[in-house]
Amino acid sequence: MSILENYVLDNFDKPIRECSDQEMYKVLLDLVRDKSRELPTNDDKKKKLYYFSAEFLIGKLLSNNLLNLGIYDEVNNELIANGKNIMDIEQAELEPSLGNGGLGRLAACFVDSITTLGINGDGVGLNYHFGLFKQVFKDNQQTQLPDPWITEESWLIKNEKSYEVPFNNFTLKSTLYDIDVLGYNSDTRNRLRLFDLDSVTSDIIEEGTIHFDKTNIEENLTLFLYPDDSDREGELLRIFQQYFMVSNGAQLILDEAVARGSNLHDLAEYAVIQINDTHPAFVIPEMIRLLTQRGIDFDEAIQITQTMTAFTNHTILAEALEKWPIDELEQVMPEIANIIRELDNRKKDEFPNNHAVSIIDEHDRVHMAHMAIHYGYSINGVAALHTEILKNSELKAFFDIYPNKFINKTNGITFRRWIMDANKELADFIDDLISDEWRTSANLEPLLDFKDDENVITKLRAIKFNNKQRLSHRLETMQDVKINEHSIIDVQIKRIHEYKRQQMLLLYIIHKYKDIKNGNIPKTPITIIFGGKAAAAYTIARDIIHAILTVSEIIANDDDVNKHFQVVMVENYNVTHAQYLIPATDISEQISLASKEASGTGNMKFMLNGALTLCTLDGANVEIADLVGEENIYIFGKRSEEIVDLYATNGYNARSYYERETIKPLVDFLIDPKMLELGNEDRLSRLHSDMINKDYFMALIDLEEFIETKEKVYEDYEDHDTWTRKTLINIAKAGFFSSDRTINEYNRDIWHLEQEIKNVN
Ligand code: 26V
Repeated sequence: MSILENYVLDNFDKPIRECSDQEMYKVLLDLVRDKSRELPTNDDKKKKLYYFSAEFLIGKLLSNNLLNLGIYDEVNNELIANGKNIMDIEQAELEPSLGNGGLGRLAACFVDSITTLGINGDGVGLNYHFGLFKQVFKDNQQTQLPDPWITEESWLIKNEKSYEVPFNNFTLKSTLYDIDVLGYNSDTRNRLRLFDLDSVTSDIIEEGTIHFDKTNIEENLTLFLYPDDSDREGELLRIFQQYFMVSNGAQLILDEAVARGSNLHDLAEYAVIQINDTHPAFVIPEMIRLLTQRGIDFDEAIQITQTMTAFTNHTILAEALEKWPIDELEQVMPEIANIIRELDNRKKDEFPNNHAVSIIDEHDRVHMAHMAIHYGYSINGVAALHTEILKNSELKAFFDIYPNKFINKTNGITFRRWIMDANKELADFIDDLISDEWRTSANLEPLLDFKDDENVITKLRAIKFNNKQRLSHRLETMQDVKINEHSIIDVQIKRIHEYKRQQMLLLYIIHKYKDIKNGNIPKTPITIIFGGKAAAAYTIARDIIHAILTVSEIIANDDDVNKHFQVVMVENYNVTHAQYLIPATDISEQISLASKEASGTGNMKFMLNGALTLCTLDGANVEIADLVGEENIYIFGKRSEEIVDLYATNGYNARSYYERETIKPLVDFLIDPKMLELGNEDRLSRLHSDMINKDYFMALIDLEEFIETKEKVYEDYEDHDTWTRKTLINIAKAGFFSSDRTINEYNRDIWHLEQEIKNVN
């Protein structure tokens, strides 16, 4: 009898074919968890990495873990033989939405790669009960609901460890939950260490909303990722969350390092901390506090902390660079506030009159990034262009004083989830062509030998079509929309933000709609798909969603157009949706205002799955373009230097673009009677006026060139063979974007840990 049959009999006393999908999910979860537990952790290794992150957007784990354990095919075949479908079974798994977007998903790819490379390293974060909100569309608008994911059948394993976190006036005792992290064919495992509080309860959430009493820290601390921080209570709660996360994490580090033999003076030989953006940066003063509490003197505590802490910057957007008022820190954790004052004083003495590098500014705000750069040993950007912008403009004052601390680490994605799991048919086909060695090396370049092979080109097209069918089926069952699987699939999926310029693609859609009304019928029908959430308090982003949904309804209702052109916005976009959308995509929209998208990682996933990129020269798009060559990518728009310059000189005037006869009718369509009939006038006129009078992220500056380039892309699609050959070249060149390569570089240049697998592409 197979182990699966055994598990099923033990649990339910019946054969596999009589079990429901829910029951099968439970059994598979138990089986995978037991198998994972058989793998040792990396505790025998002296030094350990702690990847501190407020977000880990891990996605569903069942398929991925089966794959990493090397038993996916075996289990899947047995399920099929018993009339079961693993895709249906997976529906029973709730996706933990413990992240916003790129930053959280990157952390998830990284822990996979860290384990795959045999590095001793855990992720450290919080066990949010609800993660990010669940997005529901109502009257063409986004509404936000709690998105529960923790049930009896979750991957969380309660750990015995518990720590006390001293806040002003009270102390909270944590509970630790672990999720095992498996690597691909790896013989050890690591863990996500997610801290929580037993007293937290969803009872305090107002029914049907994401609102709750923000002052009730004991009951709300780990309820939501990124609770609304538009008022002081919200800011304080964020500070409570951050300090709770890092205090627990730092205590865990000390515990484990001492257990492995550290005398604390040599702590940096036992542990290294990577701070994922500024959210965990309080770990610096907290580690200093804990070390002094354990008898190390203050200067040495600073020294130790500094030699073991490295920082990653993920954005240059001012509103995302955290600055907390020092009085708020005082209110939540006075000892930490004092340590930060001392750290700041030392730097003010060292760099007198250099205000740009102050930790505490003249408005008494603590610049988290500044603290992390001064008191860490390394700062990295996440793509080549982004790191250059940090060095030459955003963080120039720091680069001038610490040139050797700056380093680039271009992001990557795990090929396990983003091709082996998401696109099995393509992965298997690649095996047939070049053997399965790419699964560990990520070297796909041998595919280039097949670029003129007609059979290969035909097969690639067939795979793309199957993936379109799979997507179509999913959208029909989940959202009751039918898409044309013979159409061009053109996709922009990412958080809704003005700098990512979903509104520019919307203006293109309006252009295309008018064009089709005028009788210019596209040769192949076109489906443009959006997915993404807008922060609940980000009004213009919610207006953009409303405008997209309203235009999409107008098009769907128009029988002159709807056979040729369709616009869909996927509801509650998440990792699972991405796994269906990306393999089905022909055109990957990466159209941020140059200089604003630090890297992007969706761009890499699309490339790997045979979509062609339509992009500005921003973030990692620049490196994609360098790899594939300009004939295999579509580039448009102003370059980053020009944009940085325009911001510096206040040189952009949206209205002067709006006045152009090509642009005015497109923007004005937002308040066309057709729109106002279906849509909300407040939202539409606010967006209309914003685009003319503000347009802070310059959607209009690149619009004409964008329209031109899109028409060229669609035209090129008609030459199917040439198009598909380009997609093959893109796949073949995607190896560089394996997160195994990225992690190998982090380890080589920053962490210096023992590693099992040395040769990474
Ligand atoms: C965070 C927040 C949090 C509160 C609401 C407002 C707000 C706005 C922006 C952010 C951004 C945090 C940084 C971030 O997510 N950066 C992304 O990191 C990815 C991984 O490195 C990278 O690929 C994306 O380009 C970058 O935007």
